[in-house]
This record gives sequence, C-alpha cells and structure tokens, in this order.
Amino acid sequence: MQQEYNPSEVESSVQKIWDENKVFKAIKDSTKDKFYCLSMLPYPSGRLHMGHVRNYTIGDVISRYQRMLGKNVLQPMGWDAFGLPAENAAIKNKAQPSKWTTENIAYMKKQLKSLGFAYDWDREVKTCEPEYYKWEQWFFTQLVEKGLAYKKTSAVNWCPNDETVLANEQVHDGCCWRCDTPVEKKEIDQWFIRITAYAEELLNSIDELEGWPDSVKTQQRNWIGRSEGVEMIFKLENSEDAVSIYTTRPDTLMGVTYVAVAAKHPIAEKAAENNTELAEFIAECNQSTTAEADIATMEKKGMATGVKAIHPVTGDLVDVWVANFVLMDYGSGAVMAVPGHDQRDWEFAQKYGIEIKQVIAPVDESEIYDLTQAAYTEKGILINSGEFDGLTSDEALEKIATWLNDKGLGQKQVNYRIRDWGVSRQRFWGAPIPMVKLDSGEMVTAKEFPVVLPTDIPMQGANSPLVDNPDFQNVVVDGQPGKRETDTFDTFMESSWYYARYTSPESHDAMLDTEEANYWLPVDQYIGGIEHATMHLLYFRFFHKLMRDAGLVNSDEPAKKLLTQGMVLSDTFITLDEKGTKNYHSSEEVEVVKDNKGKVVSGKLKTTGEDVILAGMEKMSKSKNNGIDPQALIDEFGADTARLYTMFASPPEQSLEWRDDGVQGAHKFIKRLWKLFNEKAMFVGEAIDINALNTQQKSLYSKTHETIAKVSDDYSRRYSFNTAIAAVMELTNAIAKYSGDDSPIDRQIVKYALDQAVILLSPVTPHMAQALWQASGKTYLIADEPWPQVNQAALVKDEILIILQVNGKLRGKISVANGATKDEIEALAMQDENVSKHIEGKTVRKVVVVPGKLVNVVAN
Ligand code: ANZ
Repeated sequence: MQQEYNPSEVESSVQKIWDENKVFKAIKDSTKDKFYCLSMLPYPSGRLHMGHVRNYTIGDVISRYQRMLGKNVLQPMGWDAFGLPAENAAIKNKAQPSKWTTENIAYMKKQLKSLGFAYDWDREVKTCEPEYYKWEQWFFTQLVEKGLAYKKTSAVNWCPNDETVLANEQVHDGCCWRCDTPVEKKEIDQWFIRITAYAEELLNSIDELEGWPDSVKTQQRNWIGRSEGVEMIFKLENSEDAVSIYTTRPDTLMGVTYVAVAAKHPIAEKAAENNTELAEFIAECNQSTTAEADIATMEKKGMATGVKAIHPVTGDLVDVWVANFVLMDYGSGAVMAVPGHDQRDWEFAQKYGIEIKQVIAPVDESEIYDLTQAAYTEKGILINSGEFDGLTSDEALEKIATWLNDKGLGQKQVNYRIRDWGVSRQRFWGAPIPMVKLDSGEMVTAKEFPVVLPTDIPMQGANSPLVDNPDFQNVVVDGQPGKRETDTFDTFMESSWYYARYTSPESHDAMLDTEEANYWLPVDQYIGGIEHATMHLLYFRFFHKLMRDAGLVNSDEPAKKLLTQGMVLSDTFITLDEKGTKNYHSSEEVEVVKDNKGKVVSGKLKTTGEDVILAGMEKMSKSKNNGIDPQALIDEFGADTARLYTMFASPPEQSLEWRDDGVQGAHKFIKRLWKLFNEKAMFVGEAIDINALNTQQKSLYSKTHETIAKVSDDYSRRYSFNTAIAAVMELTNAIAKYSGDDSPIDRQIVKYALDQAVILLSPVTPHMAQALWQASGKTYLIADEPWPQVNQAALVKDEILIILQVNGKLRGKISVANGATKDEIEALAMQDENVSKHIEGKTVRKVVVVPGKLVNVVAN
C-alpha cells in the first residue's frame, strides 16, 4: 500500500478494474428492483466544463448509492451530437462537421472516464449516428401517417445578403451575425409536430410529477398556457362574412369600441387588395422580428381597414383595425378590443383616438383607478352594460356566454398558448427529415431508413450542401421518382427520446425493445439544468406519450424525479479600456487578496499591476473568461478531489461559488483519511460486541452509527451531499482524536469507524475508497458492499442531556441517565446550582418535566 496518497496512480488502476470487469454494465433482471439514473447528455463542444462535472457527479453519487442499496442500476451516457457549433466550426475550417464532432466526443469521453463515472458504456448513444436517427426518422413517418406531423408555411429568419436561413442564435440585434445585414422574415414550408393535440394531457399530468421541482412544473403550466374563454362572432356590415374572436373576458363585451385583427388575417388581406397603404402596413408587420414575449412592451401600431363590424348585443358599428399586437396563430387571430379594461387595447386606443368606455367598476368602491392613465384590468362589477349591469365579472361570464350561445353567436372555448412544434431546420448537421416530394407533386414519406446524412461533403458556405445536391436528393419511392426533403430535424428531436434508446441500444429491428424499455422506464432520477424547464423537458414528456400511444412503452411519464442542479459561479474580474469597454480577466491573470473566509476582496493584474473591478460571482462562461478548467483540476488533484469538492461546496440545487481554497481543503481531507486508514485500519477486523464496550469505545461506536443514519438520510431523501460529507468529516475527526489504550477492542472500534467512513464516502470518492478497501484485504469491490445498516442499539444513549429553565429562560443543562423517571429528573434539576440561584426567595408554583428534553421551574 502506498503510504502517500497519489491520485493519478490510484485512479487509473481502479478505473482499469472497473473497465476490465465491466462492473457497471446494466443487465435486465426482473428479480431485482431497478434504478435508472440519468443525467442530461452533453453536447460535444470540445471539453467538459465545470457544470458537466457537477451534473455528472451528482448522478454518479446517486447511482453508486442506489447500487449499494441493492438496486439494479442503469446509468448510461451519450452525446447530443448534431447542431450548429459543429457546422460553424466546419465552415471555418472547410472541413466536415462529423470530423469535429467525432474528435470532440473522443476527447470528452476520455475526460468522463477519468472522472470515474459508473456508466454502462456499452449503451453509449451518439445521436449523429444513422443507427440512432434512423428510428427517429421512422417514428416521424408514423406521426405523419397519423396526422400528428404536418407541413405548413411558417416564417424563418432570412439574410438577403448571404441568401441563407439563419437560426435564432445567428441573429444578433436583428442583423446577420456574419455580415450584419438586417434580417428579414421569409415564409417557407416547414414540418410541425402536433404537440397541441397533447396540450391537455401534458398539462393535467403535471400533477403526477411528484418528484419534480415546483418551479419546473409552474414553468410548464405557463408555457402550455391554458385559458378558458368565449369564442364569438361579430358580423360585418354589408357582408356575409363575420369575424370570429376569442376572449377571456366576455364580461367586458359592452365595452368593445373596435375590433383588431392580425396582419395575416383574411379580412386584413382582403381589405388590402384595393388599399396600397394598408398593403404596405401589412407587409411591414409581416417583416417584424419581434419575439412574442416582447409584444406587451413593443410600440402598438395599427391601421383601420375601412371594414365595420356589428356589435353582437347593441348592433352598434365598430371599426375593424389591423394591429401589430394581434397574433395570427393564437385564438382566431382577432380580438374584440376593450380599451377600458385591457392595457394593450388602451395604449392602441390612446394612440389612435378611439373611444375608451368603462364597463367594469371595482368591487371595493374606495379602490382608486384612473382610466385616463391606464386600463382597469381587474375583474369587478358590470356597469354601462344594459341588462348585465350589477353582475360580477364571473356571473357575467356565464350569463353572456349563455346569451351568445342562445343566439348562435358564440360558445365557451378552452385555448392553449402552446403552438405546434416546428421541427424543420434549414441546416446541414442534423437528421434528414425523411420526406420525399415526388415529381408528380405529391409528398410521401421515405420508405427506407436511415435516410443517411452524407458525412463526406465539406461545408462550403453557410448554406446546407444537401440543397441542390442530386446525389442526396434524387430518389425513387415505390417506382416513382422524386426529391428528398433537404431540411433536417431540430436537435431537440434527438434529445427527446435518447433516454428510451439507452434501454435497448442493441435493438436493430425496432426503435425500442419493448421488454427492456418497460423494465427500465420510467427514469427514476433525471438530473440536468433548470434552463431546460420548458423546451427539452416538455418535448421529452411529449415524446414519451407519443411512444406510449405507438405501443412502444407502457408508462405515461418519462421520469419520476427531476433534480435541477444549480449553476457553477466564479469570481469575475474586469478592467475597462479608454472607451469604457469591459475586458474580462481569468483568475490566472489576477493577483487577488482574500479575507479570512476565502472571499476575494481586491485584485491586481499580474502583468501591469492595474486594479481590477470585482464583478462578483457569476456563472462560469467563456464570455466572462471566468471558467475553471476541470482538466487542470483533475491533473493537479485527481478526480476524487474534483468530485468531493463539487459535492461538498453546496447543496446540488443551489449555485456553487467556486473557491480554490475549498478545493485544497477537499484534497487535504482525502489525504488525511488516507493516512489515518493506512495507520489504523490495515487488518482484518472482527465483529464487535457492543455490550462489552467501555464508555469511550461505545461513544465512537455510537458516533459511527449516528453518521451512518445521517448520511443515509442525506443521500436518499434529501440529496444533501454536502451535509453527508460534513458528517463523515466529523466522524473522521472523532477517530483522529480517539485516545483508547490501543487494546484489541480499541483497535477494532477505530478500524470499524474508518471502514464505515470510507464506505459512506465511496459514492463521492470511489477511487480512493476502492484502493483503501482493497489494501485492507477485501477481495470484492467496495461498489458491491451492501450499504451499512444503522444499529439502533448503538444509538441508544446511556446519558441524556436535559435543558433547565426557570420561568421559561434557559438556566443550565444536566446529564441524566437514560430511563430516569420524572421525579428523579425533577430532583436533579432542583439540585442544580444555577436553578437554585434563580428561584432563591421565590415560591415554586409548578415544575414541568418533559422527559428526554427539559425541566421548567415556574416560580415567583
Ligand atoms: C377582450 C378582453 C378584454 C381581453 C379584457 C382581455 C382583457 P390569454 O389569457 O393569454 O388566453 N387575444 C385573443 N386572441 C389574441 C390574439 N390572436 N393576439 C393577441 N391577443 C389576443 O389571453 C386571451 C386574451 O388575449 C383575450 O381576451 C384577447 O383579449 C387577447 F379586459 O378579449 B381579451
């Protein structure tokens, strides 16, 4: 055994054992409870960052702990390998995205292996491989057949200079990232998956996600955005046509002073036929790149169409306007505008001098509001509303809905804010959409899979080399010639079902091996970043339901529990140049001064001595130049230190503030435990008879079992790894301080405590644990050691601490024998010096004894 702790030697030799024996290979075994632990798969950007290290360590600690509990654990890993960065790198180097991706995967896989994660690498999935995406293509064609995927025109970002479609990330301040030309909107045909058909189920089953954080559930509910309202029609003057509107506030119907339609609404388009000014305005609206989220704050613009609508109740005529804040793909693309009670309508009415009519008054008459300053948007009591006057908003909603229904002018309606998922990307590095346009004009699904993305054509410019590429495009389907679709899938497609493919990576004739999938699924613990709360985590749930309805899986939800780990932050250092532009400096460039808590209080540039501005702890990122490279950390201290530090520095869901001295502290602790173990635990131990222990021995033995109880609870229920580690550290201190007389029993007690400390820490620092385990003569792996059980008898204390109070104020503590009667405790309390002092000269009225806790003497 090495006396000195040498992490690189220890780690490589332990990893070799795991690898050679395929220790973490997961095999279905129906006689055992399974535990599927999944961390979100990485994008192969080049190198691991600290967020990866933290995410994957959390998953690994949980997996290793569950294995020791006796579960059949599956912990897989793979690569989200399609996407834009590979394409950009390839454009720059005139190379192939596949080459860049493959090289990155190789490097990052080596890094993951060096961190000692207990993955079943035989199940590795690379989403850019035809063997993977062929099933996604096949599945998509099934959706097309079922009417759950369809094509429609939709707008994309278009750079007129480069003549290329841009991804949202490639639009910077409304301009092309490469040539700075203003970006335009262009309508092209694209594929959509009908997530709206599952909106209701996706919303309702959120309630079943008991192990998901509330914040994620709330974000999903808002994203799906269910609203209840009324759909009603306004007939048009001198016309057979009518405009249908959707409102959540039918109680405000009598306050309608105009109707507003979206620029793409048929009424607007028709009115523009003989009105060039209106046609120009509509064109301008269609070009706008305002994101939906910004609609509330953007400048409201509009133009009257000249068309008039008839109010369904009063028969009054109101103008129909085209307005930029009305969305074509929500509700019916038209709104009844109530400027008195809707802020957007109010701003618009103010700007164009349209009447603002109050029809709702506050329930509380003293409430102050001013319709000349803003709309009154609360619900209340109806006024100026004829037969509906005096009703509350909620009563009016029902009454007006019934009134409209009776007249055939409207009905109640539920709407969802979520839109169908646009999955077409006009990019090269993605899975080809398996559709073919026959020369006859008909659109058909591909019949053979995979539709392989060629990996031997280098990128030439920004445009996808699939376009106008006869080798790729020309195809014959069922004897009919046609051309393949050149768009590729949104990469969220691949990440929506990879978790299921991990359960059956060997399935070559089906998307999933249903038996395997149903054994392992749902995922028991999913771990990833909170930034995925809506898009990925919603598509992931949606895809699971699609696969369920295709008979591939039998559960309703993909993951029982979700842990969203916090961000990794680190000190950010700035200097300003003459123009005031910020320069970010890495920690290596700065000489820092720290306070006694290790917090940086000032810093100077090493090169020039210039003072840096401390921008505080910010998320590690390239743009802030404040990242810490995990590789450097592993090289210097070893994987176990990296793992221990990231788990010890903060609870998994909170952000982690990087501190170099914390890393050193973690490393020191490992070295200390290593040394103690080598000195005191290198022999084969024997069973301990707890009845034969003296007080000191019993105390260390109890401490050991208290630690087992605490760590087990922290690992399983609370995922509070930092406090678990702190408890093992405390136990280690107690062991170090232990001053027995070195009798065989003393040695036995100390060895026992050290063994337990190492077992308890083994999910976090598995290399160190295995090496010590092995060296002390164990012939099987520590990973196969059953998790220690708490010996309840050891927790029973001989003495118990009792708090003493006089008139409710703390006056002292005494130690009494466990099992002492109330009278005995009271007698001891009354003898206490401090208690006597405080009741001197007073009459004792009452003595309250709470056994095991406290004594309170009431005296005056
Ligand atoms: C009249 C009204 C009066 C409205 C009032 C609100 C307050 P949620 O809850 O998000 O579903 N709306 C309907 N379709 C629209 C579209 N295509 N583009 C922009 N806005 C649209 O929002 C429903 C409300 O959003 C509807 O209720 C409608 O304005 C507007 F005091 O109708 B309301």
